[in-house]
Amino acid sequence: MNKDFPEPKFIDLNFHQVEECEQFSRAEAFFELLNSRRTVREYSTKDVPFELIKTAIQTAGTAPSGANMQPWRFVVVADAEIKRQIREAAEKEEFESYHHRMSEKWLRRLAPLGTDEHKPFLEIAPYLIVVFRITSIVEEGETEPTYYSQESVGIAVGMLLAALHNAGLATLTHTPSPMKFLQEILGRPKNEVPFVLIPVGYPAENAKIPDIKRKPLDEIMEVI
Ligand code: IYR
Repeated sequence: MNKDFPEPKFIDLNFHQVEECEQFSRAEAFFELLNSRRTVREYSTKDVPFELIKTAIQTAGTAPSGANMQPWRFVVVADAEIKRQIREAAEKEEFESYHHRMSEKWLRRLAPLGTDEHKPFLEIAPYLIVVFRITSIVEEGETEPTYYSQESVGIAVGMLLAALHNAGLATLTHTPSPMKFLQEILGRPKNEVPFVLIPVGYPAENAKIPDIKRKPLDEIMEVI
């Protein structure tokens, strides 16, 4: 090993052994909780305590990441004017996508979701969390890539969605495409690439969701 490398330092793992019957009940309860999550596109303007957003982002920040580089930035938008700008830019791109860019096959796939280029939730939801993927860092004047940043940020976003749902909030994983306008509107540097935009809030009264189903376990699991 190169002598210039930092020495690894180890500390004791704090692992709490859980009784087996408790393991089963926790596993089942967690499945029930996450199975009750649905993507929501109709929001109420009802205010959300900022503390809940903060804690959920802290939770997302516990995700594992390549070389522990934690290549994520969560930008929280509550300002009405910035939300308006984001909606305007997103709807412009989405109009192009729905009318010129997406294939017939793709549009057919999306049809059951009932989505179109109109994105009122970008102004109605009290918070938008815009997740950026950090692609490189500069250390001592040298640029270094982050590692497995797609996987790392994907895991963190999964944990964020679970945390927000656990806190009694509704979310939407929205990916306007292309998303470059978010970098510009939010003034992020070039090494921060938009990953996903998550409106957060309470569902509108009588919010509707598409009648779609999750694959059963035997379709998603293979035991060898
Ligand atoms: N970004 C568009 C289209 C869209 C694409 C996929 I893949 C979805 O799962 C849902 C929508 C939009 O947000 O409407």
